[in-house]
Amino acid sequence: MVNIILLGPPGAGKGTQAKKLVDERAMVQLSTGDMLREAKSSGTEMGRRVAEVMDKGHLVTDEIVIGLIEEKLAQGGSGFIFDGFPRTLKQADALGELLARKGQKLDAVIELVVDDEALVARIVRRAEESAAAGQPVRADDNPEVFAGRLREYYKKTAPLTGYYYAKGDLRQVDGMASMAEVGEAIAKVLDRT
Ligand code: B4P
Repeated sequence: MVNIILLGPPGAGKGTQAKKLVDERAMVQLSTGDMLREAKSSGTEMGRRVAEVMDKGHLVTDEIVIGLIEEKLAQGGSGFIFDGFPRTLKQADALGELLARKGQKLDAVIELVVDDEALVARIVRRAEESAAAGQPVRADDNPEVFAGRLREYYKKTAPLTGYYYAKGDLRQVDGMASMAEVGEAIAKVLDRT
């Protein structure tokens, strides 16, 4: 089975599309955002430190995040969707090494391309919908913190598109389309991979 990365700014729809691929293709979603939110709610010292960083919209340290992925990969398997990982060049190098150690490789890096205004609108809507449903609102889902998350993205994560383009792995998908259309575009990429 293929291993892919879903790349894109915060709110681009990486988690949304990863869940669809899990349902439709029995792939395995490895979301560092979900892992970190789980750590946050665990009440441990590590969780407390992670919460402080995430709630400000900053990136958690490479060491913590790479450690989480290493643990998951050690459990075996293939057909991974790396969702929200890597987010820095150091994480990208680490992922290449971890997969090579397992005798595996990346088959495609799918970038969801969405403009900044649409991203902010999605995040505001998610916060409103969670509040209306009586569910907890993510602390990083507000326009001020989101502006910081976008800055972190352009500074630390956007360079990964050039990194994977140079390796011939990058595939771009229009993330502005509806969720179903984005899903179809990703399916086409996977069918050609
Ligand atoms: P993540 O959990 O990765 O989340 P995300 O950036 O919010 O976005 P995602 O792209 O998954 O968006 P979603 O599908 O939910 O990161 C959160 C934080 O964790 C980071 O800021 C950082 O602090 C930390 N972190 C995570 N990984 C890290 C790493 N590797 N290194 C360091 N720190 C790390 O979609 C968003 C909304 O849009 C949803 O409401 C959805 O319904 C809607 N939507 C999706 N697709 C749509 C479409 N096509 N049209 C309209 N709406 C759509």
